Amino acid sequence: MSEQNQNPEKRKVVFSGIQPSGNITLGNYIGALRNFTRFDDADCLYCVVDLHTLTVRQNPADLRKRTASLAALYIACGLDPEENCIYCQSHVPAHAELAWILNCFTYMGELNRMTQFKDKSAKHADNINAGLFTYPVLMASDILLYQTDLVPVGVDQKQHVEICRDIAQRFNSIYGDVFTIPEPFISKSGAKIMSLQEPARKMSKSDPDETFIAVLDKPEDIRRKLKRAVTDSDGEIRYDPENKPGVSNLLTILSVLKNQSMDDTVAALQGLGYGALKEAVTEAVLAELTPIQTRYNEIIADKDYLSNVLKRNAEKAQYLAGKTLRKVYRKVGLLQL
Ligand code: ATP
Ligand code: LTN
Repeated sequence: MSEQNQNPEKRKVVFSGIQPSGNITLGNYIGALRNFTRFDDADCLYCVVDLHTLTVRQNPADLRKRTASLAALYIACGLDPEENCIYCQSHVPAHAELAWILNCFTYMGELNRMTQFKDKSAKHADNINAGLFTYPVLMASDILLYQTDLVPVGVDQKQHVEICRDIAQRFNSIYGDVFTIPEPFISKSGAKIMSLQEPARKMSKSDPDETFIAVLDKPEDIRRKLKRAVTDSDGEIRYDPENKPGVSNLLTILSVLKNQSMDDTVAALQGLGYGALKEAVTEAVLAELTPIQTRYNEIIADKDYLSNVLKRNAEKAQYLAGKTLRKVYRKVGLLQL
C-alpha cells in the first residue's frame, strides 16, 4: 500500500478526463461529467485529454475549438475552477513524459486485450497507429501522476482503470510505494447510455449525429432525436434491457435525470404509450441541459476568463505532477542535475 493509502487523514484525490473528440453527448454527461460534481471533500482534477484524441486524425482548427469548448462545458456543468483543477493535458508535459516510462512497464499482451483498441482499430482500419495501441498507458499516466484515489468514468473505461492499477502495482513492486492504486468510480445506473438508433450499442460522440443527444444540442434537435429514437413494437413500458433495449435506455435516462428509482419511473408511466415516455424524457433532458447551455454560452464568450483559468490550473497541475514525475525519474535511475 502506498504512503497515501496508509494515511486516513489525507483528502481523497479524484481524477478524470474526457476527449475533445466530438460533441459531448448525453452519455458522457450521465456516465461521467454529471458525477464529477459529487466529490465535495476531495481534491479534484478534471482534464481535457487532447493528446488522446490524436490517436484518430483530427482537423487542427476543430480540435482547438473543441478543447476550449469542453473546458467551458466542465465549468458550465457546475465545476468551479477555483475548487477543481480544470486544465488541458497537452499543457502539462509530465503526462507524456510519464507515459514513456510506463510504456517500458507495460506488456504488448496486456495492451492487445484492450477492447477499446480492438473496437477503434476495426473502426479506423486505415490508421491503426502505435498511439492507439499505447493509449491506455497515457491514460494510466494521467491518473498516476496525481496519486489519484478515485476515477469517475462510464463502465466502458473500467478495463482501462484496471490496466492502470496493474501497471502501478508492477512499478510499486519493483521500486517501493511510488503510486497510489486508484479505484474506478462507476455509478449504478447510467454508466452505459445506449445509442438512440441502435440501442444495443453505446452512445458515442464519434458516431452519426442522429444516434446521440449532444449536451449543447438545440431544443428542437433534442425533441426530434428523441421522437425518432428506436423502441419496439410490443407497446409496453417495462425495464428489460435485454429484450427491450430502446425503451429501457429511455427509462434509464429518465430515472437518472429525475433522481427517481427505476420502479417509480416505470410506475409513473403505467398505462401510457411510448409517445408519453418520449415526451417525459424530452422534458427531463431539456430541464437538465437548458441551464447548462445558458452558462456555457456566457463562459465561451469570455475568452480571457477561460484562458486564465486554463493557464492557472495547468501551472497547479504541473506542480503536482512534477512531484510524482521527479520521484519516478529518481527511482528508475535517471541522472539528476
Ligand atoms: P469516442 O466516441 O470519441 O470514443 P466517447 O463518447 O466514447 O468518445 P470518451 O471521451 O471516450 O467518450 O469518454 C468520456 C467519458 O464518458 C468516459 O468516462 C466514458 O466512460 C464516458 N462515456 C462515454 N460514452 C458513454 C455512454 N454511452 N454512457 C455512459 N458513459 C459514457
Ligand atoms: N480513455 C478515456 C478518457 C481518459 C480518461 C483519462 C478517463 C483519458 N485519460 C484518465 C479517466 C481518467 C476515454 O476514452 N473515455
